[in-house]
Formats: sequence, C-alpha cells, structure tokens
Amino acid sequence: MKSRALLCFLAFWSLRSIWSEPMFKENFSSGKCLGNLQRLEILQGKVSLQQANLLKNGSFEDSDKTPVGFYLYDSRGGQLVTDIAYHGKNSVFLSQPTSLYVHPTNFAAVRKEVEWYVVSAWVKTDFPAEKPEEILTQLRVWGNNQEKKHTQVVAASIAGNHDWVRLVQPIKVKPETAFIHCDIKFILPEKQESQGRLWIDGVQIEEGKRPTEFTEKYYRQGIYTSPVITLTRPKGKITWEGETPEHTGVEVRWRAGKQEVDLKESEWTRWNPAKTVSFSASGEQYFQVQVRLVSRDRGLVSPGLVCLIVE
Ligand SMILES: [Ca+2]
Repeated sequence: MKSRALLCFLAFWSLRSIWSEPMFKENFSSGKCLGNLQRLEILQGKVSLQQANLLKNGSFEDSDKTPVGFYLYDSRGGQLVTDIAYHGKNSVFLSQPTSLYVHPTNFAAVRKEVEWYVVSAWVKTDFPAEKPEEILTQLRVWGNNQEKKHTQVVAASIAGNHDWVRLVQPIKVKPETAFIHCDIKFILPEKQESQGRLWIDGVQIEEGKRPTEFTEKYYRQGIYTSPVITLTRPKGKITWEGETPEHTGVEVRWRAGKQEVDLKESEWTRWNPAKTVSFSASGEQYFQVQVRLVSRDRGLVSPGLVCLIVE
C-alpha cells in the first residue's frame, strides 16, 4: 500500500504520460536516455502553479518617477507616491480623471489550457460618493489575440470609500486570447472634478476565478519522474540535457533502495542545479531520478528537458 501511495503522489507531480504507461523497470544501460522524454517543458501536461502574480511590479515598488511596467494615460493627472500604500511603500495616486494602464511589456501571457483568469487591484479614495451612479474607479480587463485586437471588455467598479478596497474582475478567456491586460480608470462627475483622489496598489493577474492574497511572487514548476531502474554498479552519475532560458532552471535529485517499498522521501538528495550529479548507492538495487523544471519568467518561457542519462 505504501508503494501504491507513493506512485499516486509521483503521478500527481509528473509532467507527462510516463505514469499513464504500465510501470516498468529499465536496465541500467550507460548513455541511454531514460523514459520517453522527447522534449519536456513546464507547459506540457500538469503544471503546479503556486500563488503567483502574472504582472511584474504590481506593488509599484520598482519605480523611478513612474512605476516600471505601467503607464498613465495622462501623466498630469497622476503620480507615484511613497507615503500611502496598501503593500510596500509606494502606490499610484490619481488626482484627475485619467487611467493607469499595464504596459504592453507587462501583459500576462495566457496558457491555452487555462479558462479563467482574475484581475484585482486595491484602491482607496477620499471621495465621498453620495450616489451609486457616481462611479469613481473602474477596472477594465482586455483579452487580446495575437493581432492585439480586443476580444472582450469587462469591468468592475466601486463608488467612493475611504479605506482600501479590492476591485476584482474574473475574465473567461476565449480560445484565441494570447494576452490579458487591464487599466484602472478614475472617473469623476464634472461638477466635482477637484474633490476626488484615488490611490492604487497591489495590482494582480492570476489564474482562476477568485483572487488570492496579493503577492509579487512568481514561480512555476513541473516535475518529471523517471521509471524505476535497476542499478548494475553502485556509483555513477546522472546527467541531463536541455535548455534553461533566462529566469528558468532545471534541478535533479535521485533516490535508491533495496526494494521499491523502502523508498522514502527522506532518502532524496537536495535539489542540485548542476547538469551532472554524482551518486553512490552501494547495495541499493532500485534507483529513480526526478527532474524539476522551474520558471520565474512571467511569460510562457520554460526550461526544456531533452534527455536524462544515468551512467
Ligand atoms: Ca506598493
């Protein structure tokens, strides 16, 4: 039963079809790629996407005069401030009707297999709205196809308030959608243009229908688990072949046991970023390798795993 539970766990983490095939043991043959890898990427198969903000700098902390990754439609109506913030030290302050846009370099790339994304932003205003129709802030979300044409527009809005309030807008993406971006629009009734002020912070785009707590983190991973192989000698090395574009990495670990049921989580080595990992498994017949593909790139860039060799 232990073995079955372990297999279920590994199947959950595995990237591709290796666990949908019957379990088999491969002989330990030098120089041979394990399993049917072809070219593994994080985007293939199951992906473990932990709490992640697909936008860079959603807290505006990376800023000079303007926050990196965003821009104001009319710069006269807004500025970066460092004395009021929902998260960190900075927020964007709008004192006139204008919009804060996500810069095109900061659009969130859409994965084909993901149906829902949710955009959220924390806002605060000192405008004392008296009527519900006096819309003061509006979150607009676009999904774009490859030609950058708008395919859908949705909006969420709130009236005046004093405390930080979160605007949330889920978006169901159409199949051709390649990017999601958004703007936060500040609208004032004409007669009261000089009375309202708006602060924006904690802008986030993430997968799913409901927003999670605001974060600046981004981390995506996929784990490939090799078939169990039989060692014919006690020492050797594990080598992986593939590519690691900027902000991505590949990590390898191994485990060994006298029997498959003896394999325990504690027997794993630490993650190792080297392309070659030595191992010593004296008397341990059963041997297995795991490779973790990691990406901190907010686009769709993934490391590629082409071959995994035990020799
Ligand atoms: Ca901030």
